[in-house]
Amino acid sequence: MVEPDAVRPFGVEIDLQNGRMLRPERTTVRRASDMRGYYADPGALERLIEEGDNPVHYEVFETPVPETPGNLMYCISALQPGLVGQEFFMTKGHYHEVKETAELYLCLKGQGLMLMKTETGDCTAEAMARGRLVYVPPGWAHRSANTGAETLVSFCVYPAEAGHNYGDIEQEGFPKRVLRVNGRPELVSAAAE
Ligand code: PAN
Ligand code: ZN
Repeated sequence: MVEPDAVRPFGVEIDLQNGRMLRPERTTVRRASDMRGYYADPGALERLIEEGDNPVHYEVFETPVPETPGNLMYCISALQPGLVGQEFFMTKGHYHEVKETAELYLCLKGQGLMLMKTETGDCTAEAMARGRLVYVPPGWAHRSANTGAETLVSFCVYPAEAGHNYGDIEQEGFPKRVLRVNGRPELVSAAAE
């Protein structure tokens, strides 16, 4: 039975044009310094931190619900454009703690790629662009990369009990990186690193 007082119906305003959640209850900000260990060129990241004034990489805007089965967590994820060396700005990426939980990303603004991988080594990418929906199946780690010139914004929704496992990706990374090659985004194998 649904607990009648668990969470009351509510509404949230989203500025679809600019991809912002108005008056979010929680905002997570990841700056360049939070991304140490993630990029292929750590020196380029340090230069960005020192000379670029440690810029914001991405923000996640939320009005959270209880992290219990039956609820849906959702957020606006806004990833800035930029390069660390030749690698496009990206999110940390994670598996969901509860492996059986999927996620939907509806892209509202910008251009990018959603990198996804399984524990058994399968790795693929889906294009992100305004109006494109990317389905992240259960068991697939996911990371977005901004390959465009404007902020990459998505609306994400997933089972509220999913939780986030960052540690595995911090250790393993992804088998592929999104690099600028001859001025264009390209998926490049990370095997040679
Ligand atoms: C998204 C991500 C968001 C930021 O809401 O949390 O894009 O990426 P990281 O969490 O990898 O830093 C999501 O996938 N939630 O489950
Ligand atoms: Zn997720």
